Amino acid sequence: MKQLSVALAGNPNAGKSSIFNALTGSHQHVGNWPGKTVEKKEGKFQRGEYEIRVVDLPGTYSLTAFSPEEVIARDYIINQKPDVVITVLDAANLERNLYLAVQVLELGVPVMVTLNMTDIADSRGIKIDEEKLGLALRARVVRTIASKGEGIEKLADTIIQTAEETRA
Ligand SMILES: Nc1nc2c(ncn2[C@@H]2O[C@H](COP(=O)(O)OP(=O)(O)O)[C@@H](O)[C@H]2O)c(=O)[nH]1
Ligand SMILES: [Mg+2]
Repeated sequence: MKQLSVALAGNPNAGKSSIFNALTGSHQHVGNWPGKTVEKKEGKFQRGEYEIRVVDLPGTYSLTAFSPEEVIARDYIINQKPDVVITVLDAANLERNLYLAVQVLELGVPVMVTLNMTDIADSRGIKIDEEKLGLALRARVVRTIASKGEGIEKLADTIIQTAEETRA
């Protein structure tokens, strides 16, 4: 099988772990980041001809490297160079979440965006133009309700599309 590695980045409570669980199911391993007390979750799943390894990065509001969580997330992206970084954004708090999205983009790695918590955004009448968001960030955007498993199949396909178009 072809191998892909992906990392989940996002603010605390944006829904990263829910997405991680929905993607990897029971195929997960929990440990600690080397030399840290911060939990590290890794998992994998198969899709088409790919085996996709997923790392759930610590939740952070930025990557400016002040907290251990920020250092871990930043170093992982820079040093391990995952094939795709999935930036998980809370659609109900988009403005605040975009700060991290821009910092991930600035690292120059292949990025896609998951617009999560879309049920909460909808219930508050918050409308987000995904196409404009995607054009502004130059990234593919997928809507999810991770706690209900909605949008996860599309997310898995979009990981592959993002990786393939980056390699092409
Ligand atoms: N309503 C709603 N709740 C969600 C969604 N995704 C995750 N949650 C809930 O939000 C909380 C935080 O999610 P979690 O995955 O732990 O976020 P993390 O801190 O980014 O890992 C949990 O109670 C989840 O069940 C969603 O799309 N909609
Ligand atoms: Mg989490």
